[in-house]
Amino acid sequence: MQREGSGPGGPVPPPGYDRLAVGELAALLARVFERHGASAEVAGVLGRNVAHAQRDGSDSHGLFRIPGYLSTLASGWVDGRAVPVVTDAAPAFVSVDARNGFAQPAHEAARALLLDKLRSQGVALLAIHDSHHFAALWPDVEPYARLGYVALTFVNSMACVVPHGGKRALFGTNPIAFAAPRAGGDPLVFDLATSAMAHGDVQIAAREGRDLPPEHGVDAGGRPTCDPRAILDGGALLPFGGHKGSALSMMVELLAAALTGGNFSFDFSWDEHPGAQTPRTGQLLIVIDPGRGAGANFAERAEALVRAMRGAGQERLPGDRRYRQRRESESLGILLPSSELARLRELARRL
Ligand code: NDP
Ligand code: PYC
Repeated sequence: MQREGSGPGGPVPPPGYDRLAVGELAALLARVFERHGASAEVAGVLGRNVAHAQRDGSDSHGLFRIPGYLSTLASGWVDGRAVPVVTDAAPAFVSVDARNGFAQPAHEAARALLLDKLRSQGVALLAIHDSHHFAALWPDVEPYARLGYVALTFVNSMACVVPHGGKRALFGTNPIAFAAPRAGGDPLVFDLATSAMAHGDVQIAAREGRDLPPEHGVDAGGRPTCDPRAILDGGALLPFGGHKGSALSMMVELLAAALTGGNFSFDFSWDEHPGAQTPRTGQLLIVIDPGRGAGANFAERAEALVRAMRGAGQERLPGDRRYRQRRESESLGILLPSSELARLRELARRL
């Protein structure tokens, strides 16, 4: 662990590191995306998304993802200039065709209509299809909880997970994120892959030469392995929690793909786009106003639940690590290796 020294202007980053304000990193990343084929609007949304992930210590979906985003843009697999088409599908249902663009700008384009529906109906669904989601999911739900709503989202990805009892990869790593307001603190948020591990974390383990715990994956011959390279090289991940995670992953395929009109995780092929890494699938978001039924005191009940969980001995809540990292990044700046910052500045210059 690198240690910071102190200087007249506050803490000094350790040698070989710099600190950048969140807004500065978001603006730098937006320039990188724009230089590599995204429209200014898409670049702004992705720049903020990646900067926020880095701020919160979402290591597998922060700066780590930049090479994958750029190689995908270069491959022509995703349209970085896509303009999403928003359809008012039903009183509580918004449908968005992302037109082979990223999911976050599609969500952004539909947000105002979704909030209108939520205010009038008490519940609203956003179904995005033909979209690429290459990010953490918590940024898609946490803002709604900050407005007092409960939000749930589901995204399917690329076939790299063997269904329980199966022989070949079929499901994606299919994450689910949930956010709910609570009276006495930051919203309760969890955000998790339904695979034993996110694919990004397998890549990080492979890069660092670390073995994985048992029962996370199989090699190309279907044999259990702890070697992340064997999983990446023709092998596959397993669902978390055996048949239970597998059932949740199946649900994500149905909600994020069948219900939205998007691809299943096994429906698309990157073969004709070398360098492509972003799954072309779908996303479902459900937002609920808890005050419409008998849940007017939802945030207080959530706080009571948190007290009970702490009373039962659970000290660390989902989201705690991220919020702690966020507070540090916001007060000191995001800590980055200087070499990485130089690389980003170079990418932002290059046409
Ligand atoms: P983790 O297993 O790291 O964490 C899952 C959740 O559990 C988080 O909310 C985390 O909170 C919480 N948590 C972790 N440890 C504890 C603990 N000891 N006690 C209580 N809560 C805990 O996440 P995953 O590896 O499954 O996923 C990582 C990221 O990858 C996610 O952001 C996910 O959205 C993303 N992803 C994206 C995909 C896509 O298609 N776009 C596909 C798959 C994954 P905290 O955040 O505070 O650590
Ligand atoms: O980490 O599993 C993953 C992932 C898939 C798509 C984006 N992230």
